[in-house]
Amino acid sequence: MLVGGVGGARFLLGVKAALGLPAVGAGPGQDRARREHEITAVVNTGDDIWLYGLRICPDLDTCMYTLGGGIDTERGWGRAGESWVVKAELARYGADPDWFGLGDRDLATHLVRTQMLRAGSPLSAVTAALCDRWQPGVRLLPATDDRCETHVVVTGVQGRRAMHFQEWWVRHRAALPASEFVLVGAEDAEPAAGVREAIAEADAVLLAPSNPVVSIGSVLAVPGVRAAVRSGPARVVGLSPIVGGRAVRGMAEACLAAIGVPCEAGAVARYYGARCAGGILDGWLVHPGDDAAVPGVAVREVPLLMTDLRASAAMARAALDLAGIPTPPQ
Ligand code: FO1
Repeated sequence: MLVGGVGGARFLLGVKAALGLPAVGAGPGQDRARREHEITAVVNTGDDIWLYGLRICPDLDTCMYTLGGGIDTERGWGRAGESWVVKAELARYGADPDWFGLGDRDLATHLVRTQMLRAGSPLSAVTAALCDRWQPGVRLLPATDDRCETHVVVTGVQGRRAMHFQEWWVRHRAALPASEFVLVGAEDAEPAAGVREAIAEADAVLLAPSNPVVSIGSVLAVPGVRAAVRSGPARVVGLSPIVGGRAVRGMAEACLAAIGVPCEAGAVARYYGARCAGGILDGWLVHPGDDAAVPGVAVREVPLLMTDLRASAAMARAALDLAGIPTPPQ
């Protein structure tokens, strides 16, 4: 699966449940089930940022905490039971930036990750090490081990300027009209260790209902990933993140507007493109009532609101079914 943050993590829970795995954690039966099913999530790293000398990887951490049982379900990011003592101390020092909240427990993740990166471990190895503790029950792979950050170009009173995605997203709540998204470092980046193989060996490739521009789009923009998906043997099935003309979460509308794509399920499918027409989609799930006539793409109507694990699992079963993967009876 190609995934982003909150939506992707919640959908991963559904995929695990649909395949008969415990949604959270690895569970005792994991080894047997693992032989039958190996789930690899290729996770967006475009949101990653250096702050206070630490490497923060929001989408990897959201997936790791969600699948490992440590996420704050209200926020959708960061740790449950979090405290903010260090954040308050940073504020007393007037340490910039003051618009990004790092919790005390979450900081331990960034300290361990930064320590390992500084010692020369690639992000994929660091992520595997962190997952030893969290046991997400799926393999989490960063899209790339290289620095490849989404920066946003906004045109305001000071003319055109670029800022890191997190500043646009968190400080400005995506309210500044973005004219384009630039993946800084993409030209020198390559898929992380294991990404090409996972895609080539997959029985199915699913595009999670994540932000199509800054999450799925940023994963596909890593040189080599799109080609691997297009040339892979597996059927590629995406799930629309747009339901009834509205993004289910986050600010996908603002991101789609920035690249001139209408906020509609069909428009997103056409943005991804049918594989037979040079794009990547073989199948596309839309919410009942949403249109998506996309030539060359098999479209199914399935309720796409992940209101609970049952709903997410039903979506996952429908996606896997469209991809030709039978799932165990419920
Ligand atoms: N999102 C916010 O809206 N405010 C924050 O202060 C914030 C801090 C934060 C810290 C660690 C982390 O992993 C994620 C954090 N996020 C915060 C969410 C983050 O901006 C988004 O999860 C992704 O980048 C978008 O999918």
